[in-house]
Amino acid sequence: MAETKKLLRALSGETMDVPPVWLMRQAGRYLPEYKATRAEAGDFLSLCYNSDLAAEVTLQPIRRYGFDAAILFADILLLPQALGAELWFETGEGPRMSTITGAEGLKALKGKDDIHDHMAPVYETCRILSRELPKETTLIGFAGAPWTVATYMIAGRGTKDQAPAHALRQEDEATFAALIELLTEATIEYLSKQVEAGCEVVKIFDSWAGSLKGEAFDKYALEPAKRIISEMKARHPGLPCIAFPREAGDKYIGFAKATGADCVALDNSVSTEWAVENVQKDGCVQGNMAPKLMVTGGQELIDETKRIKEAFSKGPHIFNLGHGITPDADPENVTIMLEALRG
Ligand code: 1CP
Repeated sequence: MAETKKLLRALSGETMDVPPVWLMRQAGRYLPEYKATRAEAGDFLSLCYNSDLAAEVTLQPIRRYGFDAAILFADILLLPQALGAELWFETGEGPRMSTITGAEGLKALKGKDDIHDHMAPVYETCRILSRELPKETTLIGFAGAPWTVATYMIAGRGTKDQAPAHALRQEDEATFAALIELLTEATIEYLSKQVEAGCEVVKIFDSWAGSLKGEAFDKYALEPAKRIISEMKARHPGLPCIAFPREAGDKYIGFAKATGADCVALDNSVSTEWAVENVQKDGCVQGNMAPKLMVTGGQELIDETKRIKEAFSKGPHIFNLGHGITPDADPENVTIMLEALRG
């Protein structure tokens, strides 16, 4: 039977007049219904581990906008928590974690196969969603890339330049590499269960890939992505994989081929024309629109939507932002963007 889900068609290489569309962080604080459900759950982590409410917030943007894909509501930092790290969120400040500063901290973590009891509610969210999503909507599962997750585990929080992680990599590379190895293996187990529970695509978020340069990028961003994708495809033949090595710059070139990714997600620091020439030539691309347009709106939002659609129109493309939609975005701007895109 011919594939009817638009997102899966784009991921298999089809060029479409109107590309499929979804937004990173589409379930989030810019939506009043999200804030209400989060309040009902109590806090962000309780929301992540409440399968019914996590499924509810995943469905909210689908009901409101009819996006072509839903992304599982969870967080990249649940995996280190499942491995035994402490995790909490400081109101208004973001995530905080226990820190890994050397071999001792690494040794205290659990093994790659010990995560599933902790993650059971997340897998249940996937099962609910695969039952309840409209038949044309694709369910995307995800995990953080090992490097990005490691930056939080080492620093204990989000950092501007990922300095603590770079320091550990330079001062105790054996421990650093062993942490990346554990995260790579655990990510494969985690994503496999998401797929068994109904996710149809997986995406690997390497939000801090851009701070790895040269050989370090190849070793700690590209190699882990390649291993995760090749093992996922071996276990789940035909599974489409999206990679997001954010701010990789020139390292976007050839990333899909080298890792086996079916689609590379682009941030908004690269020009659209450059991406058409250097990245889309190898297959499907996603993203590239500046998230701030969802705040500022107006004619510029309409013009940019049409410009990006047109620029990527000669090849497979999934319309999305270059990073997550922000809490100050106007929900009405999403509707304006969708009208400009779909006509
Ligand atoms: O206050 C709130 O309600 C929490 C805000 C929030 C949300 C909505 C966080 C905290 N995480 C999430 C959900 C989330 N995170 C999703 C769900 C699906 C969707 O996109 O709708 C996904 C895919 C993520 C991924 C994620 N979490 C990334 C990678 C993508 C990116 O944005 O770069 C990262 C780096 C995180 C860590 C994290 N979790 C939350 C915050 C605020 C952060 C960033 C912390 C920082 O570095 O400052």
